[in-house]
Amino acid sequence: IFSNVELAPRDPILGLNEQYNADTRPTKVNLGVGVYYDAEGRLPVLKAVQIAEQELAKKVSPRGYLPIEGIATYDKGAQALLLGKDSELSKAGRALTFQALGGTGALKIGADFLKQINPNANVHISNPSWENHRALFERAGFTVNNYPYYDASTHGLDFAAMLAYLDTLPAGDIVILHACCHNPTGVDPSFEQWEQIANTIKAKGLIPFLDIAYQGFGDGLEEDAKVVKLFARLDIPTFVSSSFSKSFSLYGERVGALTILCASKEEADRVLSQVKRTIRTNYSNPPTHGGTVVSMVLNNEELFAQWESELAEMRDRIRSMRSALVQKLKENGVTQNFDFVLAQRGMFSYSGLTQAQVERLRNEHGIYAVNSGRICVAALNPKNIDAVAKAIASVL
Ligand code: PLP
Ligand code: TYF
Repeated sequence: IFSNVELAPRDPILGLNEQYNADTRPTKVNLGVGVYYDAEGRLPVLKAVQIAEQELAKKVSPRGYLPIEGIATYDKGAQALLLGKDSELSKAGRALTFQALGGTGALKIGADFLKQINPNANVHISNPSWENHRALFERAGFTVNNYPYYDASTHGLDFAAMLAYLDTLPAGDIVILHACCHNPTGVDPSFEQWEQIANTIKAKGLIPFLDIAYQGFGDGLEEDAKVVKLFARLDIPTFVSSSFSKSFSLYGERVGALTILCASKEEADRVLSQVKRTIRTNYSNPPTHGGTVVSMVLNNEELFAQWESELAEMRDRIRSMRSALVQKLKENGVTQNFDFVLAQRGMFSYSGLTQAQVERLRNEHGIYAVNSGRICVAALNPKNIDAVAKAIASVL
């Protein structure tokens, strides 16, 4: 049965981790995978999470099956982060939220459900996008195309081409959008551009799937959800995949959510019943621990404030590393203008380094970046930044 099984290619990002782990050079730096490290280079355990877990440890908690859609307070909290606490849509029962196995799990459940109800649609992802978007929607049975997005010559958005492309799509086609902190480029549309994107999507009858894996890493929790609220306000049937992997530093707990905006309560009830079936035939119901911790933080004012301030700290630290990198490249004699790094948002910078330069960084300096030139700014710190800037200067 296995004789014809071909060797699959490694995930271009997670595969880098394996290479990095096998590297014995003590000065190695991993700027590949999108993970936030603190100034000491450690994966943080947030105080808000520690307090919630200490609370939990005080009592014995039985582990029955959760409902298929997950912990009700978790879903409510995740939905409020997207739509606001007093959302009319939520009050009207028109917004559904399902606890999911990370942002990836939310995308997968959404993709499977979409394939069931909209089998002839094509899916469109940004050029470039997170690698797994294509793989995941192809696995769900869709053809996946790219819409124009990044303009390498300006290090910015090719907005005119993006909008023109969306305008050619047939009704029902599915458009995956990064609601904030675009992965891999760090380039987001302005809010005025988002308004035009949303209006085009509505006018053409397209189905938006907003991926929000970095809420809080752009300008703040509320600010970063403005795009979701825009689609809600325009009454567009919308899918949203949220991830708390980064914002809670709970990567291994698989905490995410799928939210679906419907036209009426009656429609939402029917959708709910079908998505529950999709979940049931995938993994039945989600796990308890990570969801319980996140729910405690989202639903307790003090813990929420603690979390929000820790998130702000992460965001500010990344920003300061952007400035430091630009400054130190100059100090190392780099004459090209790297100021675009300051305008990019979230954890990543599309540095403009070529694949050959990335390979030299890896081979000669033990500095790991993605072949596309994407570097994870959230992995820079005061201890490694001098070596990184020097190495980049030397390969430019
Ligand atoms: N979507 C994007 C754009 C991402 O960068 C990530 C990163 O991991 C995910 C989804 C998946 O999130 P999770 O790790 O919670 O599955
Ligand atoms: O883009 C990143 O680095 C993160 C982590 O298959 C990641 O989103 C990368 C690849 C992958 C899953 C997660």
